[in-house]
Amino acid sequence: MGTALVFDEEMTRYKLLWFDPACVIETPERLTVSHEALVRTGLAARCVPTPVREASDDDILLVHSKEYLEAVKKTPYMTLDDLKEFTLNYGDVYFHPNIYHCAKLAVGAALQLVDAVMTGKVRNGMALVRPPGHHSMRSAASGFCVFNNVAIAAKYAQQKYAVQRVLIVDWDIHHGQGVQYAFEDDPSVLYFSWHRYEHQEFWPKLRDSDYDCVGKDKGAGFTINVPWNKIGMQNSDYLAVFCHVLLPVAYEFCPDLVLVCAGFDSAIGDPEGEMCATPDIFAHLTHLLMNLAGGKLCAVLEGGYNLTSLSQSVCLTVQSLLGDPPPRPTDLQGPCQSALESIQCVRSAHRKYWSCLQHAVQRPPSDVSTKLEAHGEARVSKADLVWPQPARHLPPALCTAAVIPEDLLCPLGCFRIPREQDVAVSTWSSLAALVGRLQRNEIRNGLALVSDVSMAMAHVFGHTPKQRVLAVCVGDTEALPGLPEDGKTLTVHFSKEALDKPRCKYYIPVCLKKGLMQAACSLLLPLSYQYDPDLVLLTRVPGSHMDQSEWQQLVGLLQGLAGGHVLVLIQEGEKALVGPTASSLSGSPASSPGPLSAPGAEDIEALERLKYRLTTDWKLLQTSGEC
Ligand code: Q9C
Ligand code: ZN
Repeated sequence: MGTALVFDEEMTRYKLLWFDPACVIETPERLTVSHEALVRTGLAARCVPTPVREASDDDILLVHSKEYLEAVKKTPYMTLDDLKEFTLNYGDVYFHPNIYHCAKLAVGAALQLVDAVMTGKVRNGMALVRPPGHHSMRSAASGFCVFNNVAIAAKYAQQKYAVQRVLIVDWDIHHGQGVQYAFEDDPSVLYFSWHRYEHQEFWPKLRDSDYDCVGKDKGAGFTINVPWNKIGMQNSDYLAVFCHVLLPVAYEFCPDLVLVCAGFDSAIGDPEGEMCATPDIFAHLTHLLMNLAGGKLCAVLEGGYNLTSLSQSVCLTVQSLLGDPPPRPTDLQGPCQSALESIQCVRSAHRKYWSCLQHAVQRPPSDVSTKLEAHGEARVSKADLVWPQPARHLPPALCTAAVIPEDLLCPLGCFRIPREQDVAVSTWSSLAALVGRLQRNEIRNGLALVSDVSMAMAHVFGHTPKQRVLAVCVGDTEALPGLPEDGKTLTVHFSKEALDKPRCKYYIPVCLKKGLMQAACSLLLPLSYQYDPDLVLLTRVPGSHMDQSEWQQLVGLLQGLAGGHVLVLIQEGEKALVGPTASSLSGSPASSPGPLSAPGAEDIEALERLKYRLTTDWKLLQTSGEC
């Protein structure tokens, strides 16, 4: 199951023909540098090349009006003066004799991508297109956009493939008002957008972009706007919004398809966004979405105007789509005050629509905190706009190693670490061999079936004295080994029975009956990202309350940490999990837990209390402006 790359040079063949300072940044080079970077890094060659096509009138009419389409159809025959005049009907956009052709190809590229993913030709993919789409409305061009590529793709998927629920994630730094308007009363499409807003001072300066615009009628709750009221937002701010807003809601929504309005003007160096998140973050954002909807993810380029930052961000997105482990996260000090305030406002505006947010700590945003600075604000000086070149990363050639008994078939995509004759020591020596190969980056991840998880954990700790290990334990076991409490190990223990009170900052018991995905997103991920382990040790004992799909999701999410170095230990009674675990470790999409796994009140309250208690030590857990 591969990754499609949809691109055609024809989409570079239009440009601004007159003087307009608002539009100079939207150039053909945006597309050429992005594509060249994919070719140069060898990423393009690993993708399934997928041709574009021209969208038909019927495709375009899924979102746009007949009158608007007919008007745009005339632009190829217009004189320069006619084009200028036509352009004046709209805001921050320009027309060119070839833009109608390119706009049809841009829509067609998005539809080709949907076709490739929905027919199972590929698992996921990216379309590199111009013009972008998310600002264009039913009867209007706007913000460099002519037709709404992603909105049309969502309707097309629903119509042609009977897709029920579509999640649209718009990480471009502008509000995709066109997408919002297309689906504002439609509960089958969940639209999430974060955007530079500055209390309505930033383009397109709409009241409709604020956190309290949540959708209309049946669609109430299915529009999620996260306004950034300061510039200079960083990796922590973006991750915090994913962990505390988007992912919990996305798992509750349970999409059948994920579309990404993949604009990279939200990255550092962009003249429009003026944010400070590094290109690396897009590898993580992509990774975090890749197990929703059975892995069906289509990313379609929107904005991005710093050619360096744009091309790096495109590469990191495609790299994740291809299944490479994301680079180690950098610079995670926790969200800034302004971001926290936005997060709190969004969570409270959506409380009545999503059970994962129902018991969010209720505190109205105080206007004191609106005056607090964004951590990034002071940083947006020219000198700080230099960011490290993304590391040239070489993922290990071998993906998943398994230590399992001979009578168990080696799961597809894994290779077996041979065991020695002496049964008594064989598991331990094989396990030691496995850990060694992980440390030397010869293999990416591993799996072992063991008779005693607790002993095996102690064994692994013994072989990783200098490493930061994140131990995630799932199941009701009392016999965790004496855990090192030196900060070299962070343990998070999921159980349905009440556990010990937290002994120290580095042992975190989580007692929940349901709502495990919510806990994974809003507790485990922030902790793990902030801890930044060298190795993730995930263990499973019998008698757990976590079902197979939740377990697979956990295996998938944790691979975003430690450069993908995850070692899973399964206790013998849970043999049935070996296959599904190996499948997730070797990169297959996890199955979806289904909309029914929404958490209950008791669990969410317990989770909120636990998060609140831990926020002093772990800043990424914060969700309110006043902690
Ligand atoms: N400072 C997209 O990113 N405003 N469109 C430009 C110049 C328009 C952005 C003002 C920005 C449109 C797809
Ligand atoms: Zn944009």
